[in-house]
Amino acid sequence: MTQTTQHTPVTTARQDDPFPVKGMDAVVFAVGNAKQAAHYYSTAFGMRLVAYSGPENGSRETANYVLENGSARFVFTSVIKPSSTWGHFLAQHVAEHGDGVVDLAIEVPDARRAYEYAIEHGARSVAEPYEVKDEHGTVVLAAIATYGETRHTLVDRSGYDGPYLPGYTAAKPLVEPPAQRTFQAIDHCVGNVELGRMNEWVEFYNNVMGFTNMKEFVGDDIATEYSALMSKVVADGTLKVKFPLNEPAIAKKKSQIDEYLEFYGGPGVQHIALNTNDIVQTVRTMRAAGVEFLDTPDSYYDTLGEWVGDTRVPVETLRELKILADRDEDGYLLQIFTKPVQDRPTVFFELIERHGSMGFGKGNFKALFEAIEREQEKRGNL
Ligand code: TYF
Ligand code: FE
Repeated sequence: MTQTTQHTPVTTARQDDPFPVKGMDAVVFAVGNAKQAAHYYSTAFGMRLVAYSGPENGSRETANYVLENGSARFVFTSVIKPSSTWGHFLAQHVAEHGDGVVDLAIEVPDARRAYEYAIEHGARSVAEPYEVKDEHGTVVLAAIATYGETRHTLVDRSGYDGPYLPGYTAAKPLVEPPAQRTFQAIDHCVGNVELGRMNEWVEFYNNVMGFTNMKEFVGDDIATEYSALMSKVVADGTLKVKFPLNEPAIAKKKSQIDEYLEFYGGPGVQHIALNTNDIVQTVRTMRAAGVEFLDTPDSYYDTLGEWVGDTRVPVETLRELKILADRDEDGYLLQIFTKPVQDRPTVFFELIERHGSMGFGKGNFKALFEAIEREQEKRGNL
């Protein structure tokens, strides 16, 4: 595995951080039917509807469902009848990309300063800083462009105590949430970019957000051997916001990243990883609710115990549920990947239970990429 130590980010905020972040604010999905998406993420992912905006409360153009699980927040937006630039953008986004992520919103202590820093360091503006207010207070927002048609909205909600943003009203869960929380935070958000452009986007995050490179990445050698992709990870200094970036590699087989780019119609968000404290319970709950996960061959588990050592979960349980495990110098992690969650072979999710390790499961890349390729083959895209 190609690995160089570039910079080990510290886990406490630096005083001089040029672009301080509080964490992910929300992942905003543009979908064909937000009402049904809200139902799926409630019943299948165990999330809770907390806020809504739509025709009933003054939003005549779009319907917006805000779901949470711990600090993880997803917003599902669909167009009812486009009238503004935003409505037309959303309609075109769904037509071109299918259901997908339009915004990886980042919570910051000062949206104006964050925006100015980003623009001064080469970001393209999507929205200049503006304020929205209601009886719960004021939120300051600004937005910059990233890969494809994706944006980063910069959100300062320190002066706000409403359920999401002005314009939204509190909503009750659609169904009784599972007895045990399925996940509680967003661990990382991965982008797929075009061949040869990964380093440009790594530099974008280095320059525009002062993010540094984490040591784990998929390099040339691995790419041609079996992964058919290259990957690097950028993160803020506190590791609360982590953005791996993938590009396709020319290998023996058609890259899973090329399949994504073809069916998404360009660069975009590939997967969202979610932190869980009990991956076994979560996978049982989500499987029972009909979520499909990638398969892992039994041979993986035949040798797992020899190199991964002791984990909280016995190998036989990992085998039963097809959960992957990896260990590095800092500890271990357990992870599993869903199949794509829409008809297009594009966006999927990862569940990750970390015990010390801040890696991304590099010991699993071979098993994982082979599992993805088996799915590609079923779709006739290999
Ligand atoms: O986020 C990561 O880096 C891991 C591994 O197409 C990974 O989840 C990398 C690329 C990919 C799927 C998973
Ligand atoms: Fe991941």
